Amino acid sequence: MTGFDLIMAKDDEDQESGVDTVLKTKPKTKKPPMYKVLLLNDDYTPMEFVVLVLERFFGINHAQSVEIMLTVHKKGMAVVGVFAFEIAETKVVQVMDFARRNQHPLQCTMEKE
Ligand code: TYC
Repeated sequence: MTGFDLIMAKDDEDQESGVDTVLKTKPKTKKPPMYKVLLLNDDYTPMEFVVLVLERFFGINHAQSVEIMLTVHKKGMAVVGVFAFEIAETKVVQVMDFARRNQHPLQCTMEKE
């Protein structure tokens, strides 16, 4: 939390009551929440297909894509990127559609950071 805390010195009333007045104000603007896009492991999607997905939809270079794919393969899942809601949603739809069109069971999902 990064609200501004404004602590008022004793005013006339306070001096009579002996109680300090504390005002807390929140900034009116909030940064939008970010969403993790996750890739899940399965037993059937070819490794090279997952690497292609990472390169094509996430702009990740080949070496990094191989690393991330292997992390998913060994650990069950990995975060492949963090995006604003609509960008994350678009990536998930693109990956799921590409996997379905190629008849692979690859699963991609998102969760609030
Ligand atoms: N486990 C798959 C295999 O052995 C490879 C794979 C990696 C699948 C990552 C999905 O998100 C995934 N062919």
